[in-house]
Amino acid sequence: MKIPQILLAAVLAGTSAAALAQHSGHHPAAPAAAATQMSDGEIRRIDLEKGTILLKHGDIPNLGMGAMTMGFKLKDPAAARDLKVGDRVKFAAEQQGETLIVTQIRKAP
Ligand SMILES: [Cu+2]
Repeated sequence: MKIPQILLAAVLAGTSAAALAQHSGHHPAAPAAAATQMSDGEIRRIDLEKGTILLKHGDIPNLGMGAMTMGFKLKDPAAARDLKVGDRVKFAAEQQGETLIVTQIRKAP
C-alpha cells in the first residue's frame, strides 16, 4: 500500500500549495466568511411570479456592497407572499454566479 499513500501525500501537498497561493493573492480586504448576515431593506417592487424583488438596501457586508436600490432574485418566492411594496425588511443575500439571490427575507420588527 505504499503507492496510494504517496499519491495521497502528493494530493495534499498540492492542495495546501494552492490554498497558500490564494491567500497571497490580491484581495487583502476580503471580509471573513460569515454564516448569514441580515441586511436592512425596503421593498420598492416585488413580483412573486417572476421571483424578483427590487430593494432599497443598506450595507450588505458579505457582498461588499454599500447602500443602493437594486433588483434581486428570490430564492423562495412563496416565503415572500405576505410582503408588499413599502415594507421594511431584514434580508440575507448571496451571489451565485452572476445572480444576486435573496435567500432569506422577513418583515423588520
Ligand atoms: Cu446592491
